[in-house]
Amino acid sequence: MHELAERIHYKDERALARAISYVENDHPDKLKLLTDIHSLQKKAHFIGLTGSPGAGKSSLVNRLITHLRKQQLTVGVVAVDPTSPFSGGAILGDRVRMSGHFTDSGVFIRSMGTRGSLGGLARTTKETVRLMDAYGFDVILIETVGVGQSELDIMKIADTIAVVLNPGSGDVVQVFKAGIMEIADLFVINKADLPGVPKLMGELHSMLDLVKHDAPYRPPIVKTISVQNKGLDELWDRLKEHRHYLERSGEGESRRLRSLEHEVIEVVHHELMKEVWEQEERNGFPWLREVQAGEMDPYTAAQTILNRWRKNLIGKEG
Ligand SMILES: Nc1nc2c(ncn2[C@@H]2O[C@H](COP(=O)(O)OP(=O)(O)OP(=O)(O)O)[C@@H](O)[C@H]2O)c(=O)[nH]1
Ligand SMILES: [Mg+2]
Repeated sequence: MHELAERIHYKDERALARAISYVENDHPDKLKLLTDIHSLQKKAHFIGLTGSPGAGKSSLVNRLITHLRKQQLTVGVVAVDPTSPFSGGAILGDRVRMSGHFTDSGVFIRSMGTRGSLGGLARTTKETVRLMDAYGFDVILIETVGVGQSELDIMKIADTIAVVLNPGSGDVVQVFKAGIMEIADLFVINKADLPGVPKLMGELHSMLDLVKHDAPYRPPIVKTISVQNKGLDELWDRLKEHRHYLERSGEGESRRLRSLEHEVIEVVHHELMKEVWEQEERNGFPWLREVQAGEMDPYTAAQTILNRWRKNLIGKEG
């Protein structure tokens, strides 16, 4: 077993931090490490929180941590901010907001920005979640900013996806457009101290009537005021209920299997791409100048690259 995997197994926090850096930097040992920790997976409750910038996700995460710690539950947090210029560092605001938890050994917080993830942000995030699970946190919270395709992709690893909305924000239209409605397991109306709650509630219900009218599970709507610590009990109860539903219905198991299936493809995709790219780098990207000068079409360039890669492969085998 990889030395880091063993140390993670014995709850060595520094080993976990080191392993996450391996994942971010696409370290040569990465796949070996992930292979070894796979059998250590403990099936924490993976909870994703997504929503528009400033919706209050970090404030909610912060309050949830406190709530969970009171029940002796341990918590891992991955905050994903593609715009963060800090590689592997915390987003300044989150650092301040969650700082009360930094000295607590039952809490582990990690922020991910694009710069610190050579394996692609979605991949890096999922691998980090896997590492945290192997370490053995009870709950793993994944915060992603925004409601686009890459957030949806990251969220595929979550058991429960909570979408955070605000009254008076026009969020609902965006949610509908982005296909979030289909994947949301729970809606949080945060900033419920602001005007417009009944309107948002009404819009959400109409949309749920439309999209989920014959679905086996109807996502609940929870109101919170995270800055006043209100609604957190109910939020946690609903999150737990969803997990029970997943277990009861068998949906949880099939989601996990789908997620693993997806990961197989992602890893192959990434590793292949890396090989091809390294080959092109060694060759000095010979097609680039011609494509830029309009002398070669992109399809011919792509085929040239693939043919070269295939030829190399045969060369290696023979
Ligand atoms: N009035 C009110 N303000 C809130 C509430 N929750 C959060 N806020 C404020 O909203 C702002 C954004 O909160 P964050 O928790 O940083 O939101 P976020 O969704 O994590 O933001 P990003 O990570 O930047 O997308 C902060 O100024 C919070 O104080 C709430 O329930 N009511
Ligand atoms: Mg945040």
